[in-house]
Amino acid sequence: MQEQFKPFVHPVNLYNNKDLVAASSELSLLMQGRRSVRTFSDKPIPAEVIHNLVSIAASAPSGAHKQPWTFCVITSDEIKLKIREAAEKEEFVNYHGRMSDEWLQDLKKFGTDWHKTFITTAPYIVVVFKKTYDIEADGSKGKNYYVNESVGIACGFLLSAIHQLGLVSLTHTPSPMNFLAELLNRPSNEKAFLLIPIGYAADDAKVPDIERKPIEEVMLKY
Ligand code: IYR
Repeated sequence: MQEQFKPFVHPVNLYNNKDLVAASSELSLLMQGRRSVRTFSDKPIPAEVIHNLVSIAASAPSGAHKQPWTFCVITSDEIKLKIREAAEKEEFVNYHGRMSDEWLQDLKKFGTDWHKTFITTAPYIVVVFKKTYDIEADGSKGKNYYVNESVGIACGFLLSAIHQLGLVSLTHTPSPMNFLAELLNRPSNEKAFLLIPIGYAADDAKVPDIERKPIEEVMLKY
C-alpha cells in the first residue's frame, strides 16, 4: 500500500488565554491531586461519560497503530459479583502465601488485603484486555507490536481523564487474572491487563499518607 499523508491538525488547548508556563503549572497542580482510591461511592455516572472516557483511552498511540486493546465496561451487578468473588479468591491466596514477605511489607502502608469491596460498589468496572496478537477476518494471526507499552499508555490516558473529570479510579491487578477472560468470554488472543473501577470517591474516603518522589530525583537534566 502506498503511504498517504494529510495535514496535521494542531491541538487546541483548554487554557487559551494563558501562556504555556501558567497553563502547565495549573495542569501539573491538578494532576498532583490524583490518588488511587479504594473506597467508592455507588453514585451513578451517565453511560456517555464512560463512552467518552474509553474514546480518550482508545486515542492513545500504539505500535504500528495496531490499537491492541479491548475495554470491557461492566455495569451488571451479577457480573461484578462474579468478578469480585473470583478476584477475592485469587487475592486470598496472594495474601496468604503467594506474595513474599517483602511484598507484604511494602503493601502495609496501603492497608490492602484480600477483600475487594470496590468491585461491587463502583458504578463502572472497566477491564482492559491486551491483544497479544490479532485474529484477522480469515482466522489467520496478525502481529502486534509493543503491546504492553501501547496498552499501558492507553490506561494512562484513561486514568488522567478520569481524574480531570473529578472522578476516581484504581489500577487493580487481581493476579493471576486469567479468570477475567473466562468470565467475559474473551477470545484466546486477549489477556487481561488491568481492572479499573471508576466512580466518585466515597464521602469519607481516606487515602494513605504518602508522598511522591521530589522532581529532582526523577528528572535528570543533561
Ligand atoms: N494485587 C493485590 C496486591 C497489590 C499489589 C500492588 I503492586 C499494590 O500497589 C496494591 C496491592 C491487591 O490488589 O490487593
